[in-house]
Amino acid sequence: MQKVSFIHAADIHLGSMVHFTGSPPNYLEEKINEAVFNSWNNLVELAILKQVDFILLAGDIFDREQRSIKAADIFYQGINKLAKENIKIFMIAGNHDHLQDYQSILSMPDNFYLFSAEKFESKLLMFKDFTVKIIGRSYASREETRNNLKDLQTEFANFSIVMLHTDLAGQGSPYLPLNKKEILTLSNVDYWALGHRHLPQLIDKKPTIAYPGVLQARDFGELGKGGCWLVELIDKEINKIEFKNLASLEFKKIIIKLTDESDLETFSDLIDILQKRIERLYLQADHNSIYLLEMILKGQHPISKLLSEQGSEGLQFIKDELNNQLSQAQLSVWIERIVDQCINEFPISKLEELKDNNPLYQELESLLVKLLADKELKNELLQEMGEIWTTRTNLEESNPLQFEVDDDQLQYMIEQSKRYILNNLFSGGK
Ligand SMILES: [Mn+2]
Repeated sequence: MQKVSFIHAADIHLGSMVHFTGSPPNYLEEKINEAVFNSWNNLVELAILKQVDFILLAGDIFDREQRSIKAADIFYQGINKLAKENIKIFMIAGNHDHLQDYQSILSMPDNFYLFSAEKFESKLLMFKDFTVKIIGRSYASREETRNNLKDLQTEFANFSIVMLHTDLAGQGSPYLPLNKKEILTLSNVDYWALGHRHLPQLIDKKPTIAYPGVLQARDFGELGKGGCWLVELIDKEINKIEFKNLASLEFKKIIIKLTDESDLETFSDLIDILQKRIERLYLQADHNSIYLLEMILKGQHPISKLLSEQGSEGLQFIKDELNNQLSQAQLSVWIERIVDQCINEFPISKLEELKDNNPLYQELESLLVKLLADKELKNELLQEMGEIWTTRTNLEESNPLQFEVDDDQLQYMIEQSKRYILNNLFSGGK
């Protein structure tokens, strides 16, 4: 019986940082700033602990094509450690670390192989009882449209792996325009080691099509635990595929429903309630991990009147109070933001009355419903909102001068507008 194991990772984005605001205490800030580098070190440790035979890195290992010296050095240290353990590394470059004008800063040891951007290449690994072939091609520039799979070497081994950096979005995508159906026309591939999507996904098992996602999340768009796939082959077949968490920091959204909170009259009460929720989270948490939190207040409660009166200053006050308590207790938790999404404080009975008898309110209500349902009207609204808003939610294309608005966000904005109109137009009774 021959056992072979490997790690499949991608999108490490070495050189990028975890996004946070405010000033966390020193003991946290340092760890937050090192989190992306640590995830790579954790991967190296896992590979050595499990004594894997090789590691696949499926693109966007560095955040920029001009690798920073710190990122290059930390990467190099890891590769060197792996060399001492005879662990091989195969890497393709993605859209972030493409090979246009690429020049290696440090000389890499022989256990490291970076696939060229010229054409698909293959590497054959010989084990005692079977062979493994690894095929890959790096991005030549920021966008990669060469999607002709016929270029792939067609002589396969006992177990064949193809590494691709693609969003699998098919036609029109600038990131290797292929879709699942198209890649499956190559029937001799056993494992599609993909990169580019930032959340882990095991799309199919036979053949295996997998995205590892990022090693370390860097913002609230990358919720959950980052990591890699650990794959074990026994006699040419996949025996086990396991997701391994390598992140030292996690982004978490917590929803707090205030509707049934009876002992809630002041901001002090609210701080107590939020503190209890954080304590509950912390009891179940992994104590080696840092948590960056978004706390979302929802439901209907008289306190929302106070919240909306005090606006963002009120929320900032609550956040600062909680963060102070957390750092005094030396907990590895930092609140990034508190969001007030409470439903308006308008009395329900009065709202019912408006619904039945007030033509102005009736018109408003039907317009708000239409805004979400009618595509044309929705687009018109987005245009009215101005160029600063965009519906494009492609991570790679994000523009710091624009805000992305998806359906949830739009619905929230419409609800907030409704609340504003109700309070200002109807609360006087006329
Ligand atoms: Mn990418």
